[in-house]
Amino acid sequence: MRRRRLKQAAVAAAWGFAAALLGGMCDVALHRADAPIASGATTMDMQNATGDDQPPPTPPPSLTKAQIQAEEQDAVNLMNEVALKPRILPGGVKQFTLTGSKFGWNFYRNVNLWAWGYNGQIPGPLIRVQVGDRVEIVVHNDLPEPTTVHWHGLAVPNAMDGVPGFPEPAIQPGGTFVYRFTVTSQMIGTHWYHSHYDDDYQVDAGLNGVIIVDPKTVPPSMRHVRDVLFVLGAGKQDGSDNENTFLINGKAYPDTPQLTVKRGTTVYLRIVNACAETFHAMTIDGYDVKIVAEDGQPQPDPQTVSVVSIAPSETVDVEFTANRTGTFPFHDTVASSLINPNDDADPVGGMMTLIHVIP
Ligand SMILES: [Cu+2]
Repeated sequence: MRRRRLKQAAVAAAWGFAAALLGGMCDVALHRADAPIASGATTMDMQNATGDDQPPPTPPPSLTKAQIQAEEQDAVNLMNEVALKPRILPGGVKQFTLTGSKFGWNFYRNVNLWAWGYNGQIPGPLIRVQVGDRVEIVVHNDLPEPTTVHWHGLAVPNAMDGVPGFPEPAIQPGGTFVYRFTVTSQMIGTHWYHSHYDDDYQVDAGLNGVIIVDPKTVPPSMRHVRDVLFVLGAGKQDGSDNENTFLINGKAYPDTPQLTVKRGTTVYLRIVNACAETFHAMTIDGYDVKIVAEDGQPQPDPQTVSVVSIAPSETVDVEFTANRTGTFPFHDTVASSLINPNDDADPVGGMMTLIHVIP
């Protein structure tokens, strides 16, 4: 462990950052008895650190190449705003189904961890609806714990907003709940959904996703040349109580989905902070961006910035025109989010991807 920390310090120095050490990596107990998001290797470290009274660690999942390729395709599809297809019920209600379950996920390189997510993917699938839609979202709970889904930023009826006990109880393991609401103009914009049961654990285990609400008719100003979605996520490896694994669309750099656009393209980029705990400060090296909307609310006087500060649960829509060719990193400027635990191969990891602007 000491050697690893020295290496991380060297890496941080190489990037010109002061102490970017991750806190709490090896000095806390397992977060849960079944440690759904713990890797095998460092769980062993954990046991050494805390004595022999821990339950035996869950071995890390093994994944096939095809499974990992499918995950990478999910990340690219999410970047391209490919949305979950609803079933249209008689009468026109749009029905979506989300199943929460535990499954293995490849976060980067050879690091496979147990995660909890919707429909076997992290983040959950993109849901996209329009003002006037009547929506039904069927949520099955195949998790070992109760759960709920909260529609963050959407003023849905009180019984549908997924806060356990206020007034609906949580969905028990093996249970199903149907969330029903009609999409109103209050809901327009970029929002997200997430578990509201033991949020700090369940959201970072992977139970989060994005919901985009479009107006009934899309005004010309909102017909963008290239729509892109990056969901900022986090996980807690090695039984850490603090977030120490940082993701874009469910993957850590260098396995994050990369964007390629032709020079001159106007990019409308939606950034969603689906981390339960941490603020991020996102930048595109070499480009300023215009903040068009925050939490789905259009900004009356859009500001141009080089760094987009984004709180947990916040969404920010930005726009920029890719007018110079080259490769430009999109990354968190908080240095502690740019390291992958247990990865000696690459000096940079975590919350970063690349934007390629081609002629
Ligand atoms: Cu929320």
